[in-house]
Amino acid sequence: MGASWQNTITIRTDVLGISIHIDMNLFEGKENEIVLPLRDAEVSYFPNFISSEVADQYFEHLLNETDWQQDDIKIFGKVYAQPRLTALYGESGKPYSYSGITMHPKPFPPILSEIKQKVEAVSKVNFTTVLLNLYRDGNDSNGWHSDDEKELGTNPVIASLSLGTKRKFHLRHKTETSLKSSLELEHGSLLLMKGSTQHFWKHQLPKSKRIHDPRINLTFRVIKA
Ligand SMILES: O=C(O)CCC(=O)C(=O)O
Ligand SMILES: [Mn+2]
Repeated sequence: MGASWQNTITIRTDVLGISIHIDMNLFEGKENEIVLPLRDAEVSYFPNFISSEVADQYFEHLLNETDWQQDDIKIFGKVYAQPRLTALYGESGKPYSYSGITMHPKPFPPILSEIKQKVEAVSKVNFTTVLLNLYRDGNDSNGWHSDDEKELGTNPVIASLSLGTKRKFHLRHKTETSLKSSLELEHGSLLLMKGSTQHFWKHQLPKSKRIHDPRINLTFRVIKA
């Protein structure tokens, strides 16, 4: 994986049409938490959550060993192949449904239990389930949505680990439409969304013509129902 540690990060946040660029200096090897300045949300970004070398190993292993599937989704009555591959792993057999798809979890393999422990140490939450997304290239994407399915309960904590090619991640407020934010999710980074974030904000991973390499994303969740 060509990605390496970055010493600075730029987060773009549009408030009432004014663009604020926040450039932060990061110290290598430190688990720096960057709290995004978003109203009605609690979003933190940990750019160097996992070292580049370990993230490379996780990426290769998960790319090759995961039981990837591609489901169909229905949009305005038409059926399309979901623009990414997915896999669901969970502690119990409880299914997870979103966008008209119901997924049945497989038991956690050792590598995902190891990653889960690391993510739980920072999130202070015991997750039951992880949804994996494989974006094969820039043609794959994840459209505007909130992680607000009823199985997740109110104010869910979602911990999202990124491996592979960095991709843009957008957030936008549901009612105050001038409130937006964009950041790049880097190899080995963790994005933590909690509090009222899913209630007030949507997020997406847009397509990009410039991206030709794959990215894997792991979103850890608590399935309550
Ligand atoms: O790939 C990402 O970073 C976002 C994934 C996501 O939002 C989801 O699976 O709900
Ligand atoms: Mn999501």
